[in-house]
Amino acid sequence: MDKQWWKESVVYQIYPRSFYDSNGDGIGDIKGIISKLDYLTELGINVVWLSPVYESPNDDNGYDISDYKAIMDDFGTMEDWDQLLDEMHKRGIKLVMDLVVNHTSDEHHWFAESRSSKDNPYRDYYIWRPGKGDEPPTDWIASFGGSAWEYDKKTDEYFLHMFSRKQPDLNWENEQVRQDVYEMMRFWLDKGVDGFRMDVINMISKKEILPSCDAYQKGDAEAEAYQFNLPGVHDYLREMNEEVLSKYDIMTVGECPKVTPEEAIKYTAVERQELNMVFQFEHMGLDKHKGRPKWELKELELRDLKNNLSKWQEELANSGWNSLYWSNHDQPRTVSRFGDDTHYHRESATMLATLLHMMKGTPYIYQGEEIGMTNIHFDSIEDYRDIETLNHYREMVEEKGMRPVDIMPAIYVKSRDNARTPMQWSAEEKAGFTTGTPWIDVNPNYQNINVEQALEDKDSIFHYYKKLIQLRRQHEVIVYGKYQLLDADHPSVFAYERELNGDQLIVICNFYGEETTFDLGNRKAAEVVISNYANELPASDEIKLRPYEAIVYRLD
Ligand code: ISL
Ligand code: CA
Repeated sequence: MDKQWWKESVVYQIYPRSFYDSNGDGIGDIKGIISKLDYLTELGINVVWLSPVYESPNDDNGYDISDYKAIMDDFGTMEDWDQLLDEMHKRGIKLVMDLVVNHTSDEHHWFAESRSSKDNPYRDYYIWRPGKGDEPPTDWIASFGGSAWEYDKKTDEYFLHMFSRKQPDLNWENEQVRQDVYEMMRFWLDKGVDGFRMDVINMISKKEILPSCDAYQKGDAEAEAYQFNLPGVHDYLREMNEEVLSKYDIMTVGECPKVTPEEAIKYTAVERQELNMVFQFEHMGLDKHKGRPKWELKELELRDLKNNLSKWQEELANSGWNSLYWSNHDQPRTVSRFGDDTHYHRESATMLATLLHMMKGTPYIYQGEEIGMTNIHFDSIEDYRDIETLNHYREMVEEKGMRPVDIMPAIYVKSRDNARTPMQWSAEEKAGFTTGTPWIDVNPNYQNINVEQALEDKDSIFHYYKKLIQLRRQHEVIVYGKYQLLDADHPSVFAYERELNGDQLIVICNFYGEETTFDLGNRKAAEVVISNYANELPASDEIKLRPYEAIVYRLD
């Protein structure tokens, strides 16, 4: 058993713009985070992943960086950041920074140089190609809509951007780019950060694809083969590990859309010396049609979720390591997505938490998840802020002539802004997030769902999360135990066993709002470890489960 601190950790993600505003300008900031650290201590997490706080024109809320070594004015100063790290370390909390190096902002000085002339020393920091007549070099589509190539008049060439046109992709083939990135990483590591979450890190290699990529059309299964997990990514990561990562005691998690378990092992197997773990997205794609845009909705089938999460548990059982998450700043709120935020808010939020936190891997909690924050429903598109949502709306309404009423339902379900409304601290105006006007409106349900109330109510979702986190500390089997799915065909229960050196747990989750039963077989429950209902030891093998009931037993 290869023990590591990052395997035993629980990570909390902070999206700074929406966490806590200390000066009333409506934007969350670093001082705001500092003032809420005791709250995180109370919850019990021991690592924070901080979404980007670097200088940025905010075309994509900080995921477009114009200076990697400066703090965004909206968020504060480098002194604030130094103090944040200090205050976190004093409390035994580690800090993982976001590393966004697939692209920069077009306002980064590298890009300003690069676009200025074909023989500028920075030209080759980005990916420039001549057009095909009046057409872009290839028909690639960017993640946020439109062509992935932007024409630049100055030098009469196109540059590649897999995300917005203000996020030009870096050219990792260029040794100088890599060295500059490594140097920047050392800058933060030498300041004392405890790791990196690496944005779309499996997209950094383009060398195998650029020469001929005409085949690519939006939605093509083939397209993915051109853009993700190319062999070059592994070369670069091994180099980065050798030159930087291996020199520090840190944790690394690579954000890897489209990754399969087979690929994930390549990134995370110890002997390959690349990353500690990756974020996979397969379970985030189960409520859409395969190969189709996320906006085309589909109900989640429990069978698919069981198959998928179990596949990851099994395939990474002996090599690599899983990260466990239901939500982040790009995903809808999990209680709205997979639970029932109307009739069984507390029950379904705690059931989902149990299901995830009892699995093998490192759990990630996204801010607000621990109080059961829900999706947002703004009547007007004017109230949305996310570039992906706004571009999608524009494309559908302005270019394709669709009616807003036909577009909004999918936005309500899938918009990234669902996760980005301000953290709900109290029942005070603006949810206690700001004394000013928030950059995005608060969810009107803050009077019922907020931290202050959650702290007071000992049966709250918050206190349940707290207990789950403590249990992980107390029971090694939760961290390192073997996983086995039970009763794969049960239509409404997701159940599994964990085992380590004879210690055995059984996790039983009713995934729906109707009562059901589950057969324990010959298993003998010895103790209720945690449950979201009042529970005693079962009187018979067949146990009755109430709506969204979750129980974990220690077995004899
Ligand atoms: O958000 C998504 C779907 O709605 C994802 O496809 C997302 O674009 C993808 O996971 C990459 O995300 C990361 O890089 C983006 C940034 O916008 C996201 O916020 C970030 O998490 C570009 O930097
Ligand atoms: Ca502020």
